[in-house]
Amino acid sequence: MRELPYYSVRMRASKSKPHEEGGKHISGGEQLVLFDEIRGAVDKLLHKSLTHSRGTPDFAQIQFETVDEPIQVISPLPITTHITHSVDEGQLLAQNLLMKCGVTFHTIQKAYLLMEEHAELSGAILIDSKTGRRLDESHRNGKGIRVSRMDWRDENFKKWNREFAANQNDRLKEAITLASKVSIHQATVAELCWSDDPDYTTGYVASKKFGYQRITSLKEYGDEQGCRIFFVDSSEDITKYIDYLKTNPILIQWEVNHD
Ligand code: PML
Ligand code: MG
Repeated sequence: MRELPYYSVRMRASKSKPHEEGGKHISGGEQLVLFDEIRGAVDKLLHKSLTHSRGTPDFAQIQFETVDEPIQVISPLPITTHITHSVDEGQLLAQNLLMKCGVTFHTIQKAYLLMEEHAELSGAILIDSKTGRRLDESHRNGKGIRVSRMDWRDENFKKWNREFAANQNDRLKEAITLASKVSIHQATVAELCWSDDPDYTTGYVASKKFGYQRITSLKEYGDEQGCRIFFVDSSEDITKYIDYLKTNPILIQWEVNHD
């Protein structure tokens, strides 16, 4: 029997102007669904774009397309949550985790400089984990790489969530989905991320070695500067890596017998 095709549904929303004309990024979203689920996915993404703590958009684009490539099913990264009581404590923990993954101290310092220089990026910055050299500048006009075509079906996520997180927000699902897709690739050494939403201070360091290490205070409440940096093994083929991040379809599934 032929398997039903999946569709990638994507949303991006910005304020003042579209992203490519320098508008402020408000929100983005990704879903991977069957044909009958497209309408629901579009509604959900529209709702997400219109009710965002970064502001009300005046530009949004929602698009869908068939996915021709076979879907790869992978497990979610294991999760650990660290309750930290200050940004300094959270940031120090994140830096220690990155160094334990093999990211040099010099690279971490360069990552923080890049983050300040490119505060308005809507995609992820890729940097060499050993030297701190930026690797994605020639792609998307230096706007950062948007990881696309991944999802975690709600029923399976809810079962996982009851067991491991008891956290109702979709944000955790979306973040682990992305982090699991990114970290399973051999070129990824680690990811550092925190939200650009002013009302959300939790972020994470993700890696094959330590899983999804959630840290509750990586920035001050009210701060709109987010971060998404992939520390990369630059001996790998970076063009192929970027292509994987953008186009390889991935579904997250927590143990088959829990579905
Ligand atoms: C985002 O908002 O885009 C990133 C959120 C990262 C943390 C999610 C979590 O673990 O609660
Ligand atoms: Mg955001």
